[in-house]
Amino acid sequence: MLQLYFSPMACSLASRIALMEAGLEARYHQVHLATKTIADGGRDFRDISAKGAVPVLVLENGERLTESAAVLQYIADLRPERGLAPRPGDLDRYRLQEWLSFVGTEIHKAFLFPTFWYKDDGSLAKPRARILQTLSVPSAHLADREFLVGHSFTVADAHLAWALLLLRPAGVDVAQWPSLAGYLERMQARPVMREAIAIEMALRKSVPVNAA
Ligand SMILES: N[C@@H](CCC(=O)N[C@@H](CS)C(=O)NCC(=O)O)C(=O)O
Repeated sequence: MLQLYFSPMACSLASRIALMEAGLEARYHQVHLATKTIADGGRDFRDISAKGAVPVLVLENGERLTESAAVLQYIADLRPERGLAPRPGDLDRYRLQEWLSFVGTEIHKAFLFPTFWYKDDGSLAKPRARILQTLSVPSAHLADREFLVGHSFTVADAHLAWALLLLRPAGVDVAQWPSLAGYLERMQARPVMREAIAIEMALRKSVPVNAA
């Protein structure tokens, strides 16, 4: 069975959503990011991945895959009939990678990561100013589209929806971009998304961890 190492409401939420949207069963292992330990048993998470970061997907053959962009596409390709990623070779597949990369670098690492991990002592002024410009890109893109790529939900939507969910706790009000606010509302109305968020919010209440 597939296994996912995750931390509640961290970027690994997108991988949980992808697994659930794909209808794939998995065993989930919660990680305490601050201590780099696995909740069940207290083992060192760095023994699983030297990166010490979630998500880590353990494949059926025991190999471990890291990096959200890779993990999300791998999950999508296990169930191509679900349409969670355009087929390889299709131009839209590169559009998908374009968005996965944008969310992972420009939103996650450039803004959410420093905001949740470092005290806002003034050094976050630049990322805070820049994120407004960054978010204008998906905002304009989604002004007349329901989904990021093509005409149906893909793993890129799982990734962006996760990032948008964390904006409010990071001090950014998504309401200033009506198209993003509407998009997030639509994403959160998806039964799988609702269930995945409910599972992780319940876990998060019980364990104090850094989210991004
Ligand atoms: N480039 C990686 C970043 C993964 C990442 O930064 N995960 C965060 C949670 S959202 C984490 O585990 N941080 C712990 C750390 O970096 O020490 C990806 O896109 O998957």
